[in-house]
Amino acid sequence: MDFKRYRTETVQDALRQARGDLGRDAMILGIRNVRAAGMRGLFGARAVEVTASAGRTPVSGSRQSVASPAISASARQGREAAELAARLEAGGVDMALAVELARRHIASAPGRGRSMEALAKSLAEALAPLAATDENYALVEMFVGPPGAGKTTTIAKIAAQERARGGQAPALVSADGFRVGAVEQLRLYADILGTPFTAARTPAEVAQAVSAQSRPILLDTAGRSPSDQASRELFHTMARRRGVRTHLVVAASSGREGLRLAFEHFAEARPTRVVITKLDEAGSIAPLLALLKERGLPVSYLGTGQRVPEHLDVASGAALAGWVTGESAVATELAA
Ligand SMILES: Nc1nc2c(ncn2[C@@H]2O[C@H](COP(=O)(O)OP(=O)(O)O)[C@@H](O)[C@H]2O)c(=O)[nH]1
Ligand SMILES: [Mg+2]
Repeated sequence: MDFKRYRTETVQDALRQARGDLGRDAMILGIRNVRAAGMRGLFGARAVEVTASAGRTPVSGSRQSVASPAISASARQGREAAELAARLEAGGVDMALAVELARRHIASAPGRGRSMEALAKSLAEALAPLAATDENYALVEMFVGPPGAGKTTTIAKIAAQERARGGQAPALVSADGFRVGAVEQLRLYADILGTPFTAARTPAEVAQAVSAQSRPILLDTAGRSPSDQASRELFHTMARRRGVRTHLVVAASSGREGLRLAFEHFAEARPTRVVITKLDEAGSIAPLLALLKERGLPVSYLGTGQRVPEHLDVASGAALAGWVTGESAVATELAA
């Protein structure tokens, strides 16, 4: 049997080329991630390699297929994996990750490649390592991130959900000291929830508020540039303290580049968790997955709308998977 290999930047391109060359019945025998050719490969760029054959070649009038049963089985898996990878890629997942997820899924559930349920399940397993598994609050849960990302709203949602579960809401501290409106917003939530609130203007005042408080604290930070002096001082002070868990809050709608910039701009705060907000606007978390995986910071919460407290989910493999397959986006639309 004649094999042909196609190296391209996307799975879709490879499938298109294979079918163009070998016809619509081209048998996809395998798919894998490889290093891109030439200089780009040396700099770490990846490509996809699809192995295909023309499949059923009539042998001088005989109707016998050249594919042995073993090859047919692997061809079927190869085709399923390639098609699923192409679908994931079309949904915004980076090529290398799409191939990895697709291969994993087809290997674990051969023949069920088209079942949405089976896909959701294996995606949930594959994405579980990207979700944080914190069971308790740290002494201080600090939230940093670009202005408007949803820090204050996320804090209000967490506190209100805790309250709704019958627990004691964490204390709220705002270090957003220069924006009166921002402080008042959080103070209002604290009043509604009946939980202590402190507005701290300096890192020393934040430290004081932390020392004085016996409850876990949700610490809101300024929506200003992370490079300004007050933010840097606060980040340094908090990064040195024990019992501080820092969440980088980023809107899904700001995309892969927005997430990358946020990692860069808020590196000094040494985040150890990521909160992805505005999934309802973005509709998908797919474009962010590869970068989240690369950085290795687990996702703690998912913001799915403006409403406090209901539009916040604790991140899990299943929750992440829902925002890849689009099921959560549909559910959110229906609930709206
Ligand atoms: N659609 C949507 N809007 C959100 C979400 N989280 C926050 N917002 C909105 O984004 C805006 C900025 O939120 P805010 O919490 O003040 O951002 P901060 O500057 O980071 O504190 C507000 O209008 C929020 O209602 C979310 O998950 N989905
Ligand atoms: Mg705010």
